[in-house]
Amino acid sequence: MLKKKVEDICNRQIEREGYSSNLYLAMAVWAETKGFGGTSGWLYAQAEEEREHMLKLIKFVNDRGGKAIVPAFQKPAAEFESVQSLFEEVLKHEEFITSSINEMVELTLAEKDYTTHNFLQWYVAEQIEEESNAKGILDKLNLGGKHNLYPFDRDLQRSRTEK
Ligand code: OFO
Repeated sequence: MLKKKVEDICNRQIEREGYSSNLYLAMAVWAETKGFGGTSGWLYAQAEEEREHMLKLIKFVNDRGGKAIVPAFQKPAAEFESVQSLFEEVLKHEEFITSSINEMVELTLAEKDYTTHNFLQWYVAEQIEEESNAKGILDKLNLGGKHNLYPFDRDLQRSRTEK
């Protein structure tokens, strides 16, 4: 049975994962309407992944005797300055999610909830990957991709389809 404090922080994270999904969806729409097909494909796939992260938490909370709350989400921005600033925002957002997961891990230790602590290890590992993906994309942009977005965009498309 989940302690109330742990249930609450899981519900907070359900909202954050769902918002991440909507944020990436809004970014995908922006990229698609600007003609960046590879970038939008990457972001649509990312939005799906975030929805799965949310669902995984919903199932966990319900399975452990709690009740997941399906939240309302803040409306994400519809406009982005550039592909580069969009990915800077992705990285910033993922760093925020990492700190949010870390707070959950700390709480589970303080509450001696080792089951939830163990469950969260999947998210800890996922965040390493998420941050490194966003950093890798920004590196490519800084290495010249921002001056020639066509090959960058095509590359991004390939990186998803090869997964
Ligand atoms: Fe992008 O991260 Fe979910 O967890």
